[in-house]
Amino acid sequence: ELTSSNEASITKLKLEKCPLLSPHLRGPSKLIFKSNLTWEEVQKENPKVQNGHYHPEDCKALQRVAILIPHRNREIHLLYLLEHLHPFLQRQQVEYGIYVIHQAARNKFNRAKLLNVGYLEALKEENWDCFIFHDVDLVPENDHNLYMCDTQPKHLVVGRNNTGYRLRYKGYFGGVTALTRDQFSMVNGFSNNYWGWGGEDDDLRIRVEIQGMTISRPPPSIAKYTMIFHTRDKGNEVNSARMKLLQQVSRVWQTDGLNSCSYNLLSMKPNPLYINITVDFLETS
Ligand code: UD2
Ligand code: MN
Repeated sequence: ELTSSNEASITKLKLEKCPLLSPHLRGPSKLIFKSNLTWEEVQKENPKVQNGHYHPEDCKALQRVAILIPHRNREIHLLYLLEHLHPFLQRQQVEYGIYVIHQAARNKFNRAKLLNVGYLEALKEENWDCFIFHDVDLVPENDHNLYMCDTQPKHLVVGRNNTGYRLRYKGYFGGVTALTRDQFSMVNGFSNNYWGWGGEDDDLRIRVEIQGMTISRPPPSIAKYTMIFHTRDKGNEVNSARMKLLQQVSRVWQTDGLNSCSYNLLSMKPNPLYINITVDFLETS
């Protein structure tokens, strides 16, 4: 209908900006992981999420945020994460889309390359301001940990339950990070050359440092996560080349990253609670 849709667009124009601190925040919460949770239940609990997208209705969000989750064979973790993340993000009044980037082939897992693919594909869909690179098994405990970007790249995981909630080492940049579209493009994204476990997060930190940017972190009392228990996955064995790769970042970052990320996009399919990107790539080098 012409009139009602006009009215809707007029109200949208008139919306005021959301406040920096949403009135819906709750602070620390005790996370519960029900063993019999189903996708249908999580869908029912999030009626306002459509195809993994949401925007606040009563104010104009400060940032448009894409959440990118690298994934293979961790469905139960994905279910628990999304169960908590959707209401968490809605309480923060951010406009967001959740993308799950699924590595199809059974070759070595490549977390960093999947995240590059997520960035490139999500930007074809919408003009996102901010990207959150998010492990599938890390659930935020405190909604004051804002899923928005800053003037500097942000590391959102200071501590987690199984490491005594302390920063693992100086310069640690793993788990969950937030970079603006421009910050991520300035560093040419992640390296595509880390096959298997480890190193790709340190590589990104080095790229950030080369650009003269500094890493910001929320206070430890807020930047707390629960990591859902897991063992090392098959196909994600420790990458023994990682130390060597880390020594050449300054030489290769300009030619290894977003601008050299080749892949075969198998499908981009909206699910009720997320957009699923399935991708294939060959292991190289
Ligand atoms: C740490 C980092 C992680 C990454 C990794 C080294 C933290 C909290 N996390 O995670 O960001 O730097 O070390 O590569 O420090 N995944 C799958 N399927 C697989 C394998 C991995 O979905 O078969 C995804 C999933 O999103 C997972 C992530 O990759 O959370 C990292 O893998 P991990 O959880 O096995 O490694 P972890 O916990 O040591
Ligand atoms: Mn993990």
